Amino acid sequence: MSLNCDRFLDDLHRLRSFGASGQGKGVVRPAYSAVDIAARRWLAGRMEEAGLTVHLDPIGNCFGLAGEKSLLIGSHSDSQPEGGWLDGALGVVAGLEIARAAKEAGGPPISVVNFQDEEGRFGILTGSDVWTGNVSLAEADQLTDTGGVVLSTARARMSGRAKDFLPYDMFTGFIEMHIEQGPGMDVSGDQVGVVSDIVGIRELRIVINGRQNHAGTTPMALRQDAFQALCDFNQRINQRFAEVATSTTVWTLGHAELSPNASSVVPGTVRFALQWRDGDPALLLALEEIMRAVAAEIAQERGVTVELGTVGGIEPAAMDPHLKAALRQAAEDQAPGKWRDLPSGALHDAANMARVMPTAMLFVPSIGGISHAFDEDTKEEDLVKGLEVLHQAALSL
Ligand code: HGY
Ligand code: MN
Ligand code: MN
Repeated sequence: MSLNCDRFLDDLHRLRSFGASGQGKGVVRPAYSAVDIAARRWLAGRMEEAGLTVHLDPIGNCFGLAGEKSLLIGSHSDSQPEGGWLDGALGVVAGLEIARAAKEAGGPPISVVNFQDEEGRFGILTGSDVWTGNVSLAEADQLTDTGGVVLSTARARMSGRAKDFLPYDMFTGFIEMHIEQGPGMDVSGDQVGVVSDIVGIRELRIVINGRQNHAGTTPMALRQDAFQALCDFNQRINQRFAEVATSTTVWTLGHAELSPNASSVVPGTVRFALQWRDGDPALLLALEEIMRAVAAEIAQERGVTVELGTVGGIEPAAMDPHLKAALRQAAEDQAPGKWRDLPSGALHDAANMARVMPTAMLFVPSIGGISHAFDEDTKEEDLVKGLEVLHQAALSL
């Protein structure tokens, strides 16, 4: 049998039913949660039905193996705390359909992977970070989520079925299909994008400790207000990062928690996360040095302590020329004049995989450039077009 686009769309919609949010097509499927594990079990069952051999590794990456040295296709099925239905899910289900169609056709052998915690509940791209050695399993086990849950506890929920990490040389290369998650192709009207390279990232957690006190009786001049220190920190980061940033540098303070978070209490503690992304490792380092200098200034001027956590990171990654050429040829055949090369500002497991095997990525457009939000979406005809391009490329390899 050949590629079955209806079966691919059906599987994608069924995967959405695990953690469907009820708002738009959104999903809530954080890594290692009960619903994430249920979705992973269902996907593993689909791999088995397709005649693939299911292999779970210690961090929770799940493979459907074609049994011989094979091309690997996939992505991740965990979501952001408020996620869209396609981020990650698309690449896993596309990999499943192509591996299944290849099995039915009697070859070539194609395997599928569903990475764990790509969305960084604990790390940055935790499952592929550990498999590719960016972070050791022992280091990963110490990571906590923002609620204080330890990764070693979370992954124990899946570890009963886990076997060892797989050797990389089982695979000839890795291809990840994904939604663009930005406005580029939605604006240009292209249906398919071939990724040239993926940005690098640095990320850390920071705790500012001031002095918790009474909001009515503590004179302004005597306060050590952790939230005001954060505001000052943020303002200076915006100003000083902008002085060295290029047009593609981005930074985000996306998580913050005040303690005790009460209207009549001067905040004693604030915990937050800061990240920055760029394609130039030297600039990533320069921004880290600025961040450290700003933290020291704030501590000194406001009489607070600023505790910097470990700075985690992933290096910028260029995609493999040979795999890229196969995707470009397939894009030109399947979507003539309606495809382009483009860089990725989002992180992907492909950034880690590029260090251990030839790796490439294929994008389809995101309506309105929206992602990491419930209303993320892509036209079904674009999802199918991407699948067809990926299928042709995979067979040509
Ligand atoms: O944050 C990222 O770019 C990825 O979606 N985890
Ligand atoms: Mn993703
Ligand atoms: Mn994501």
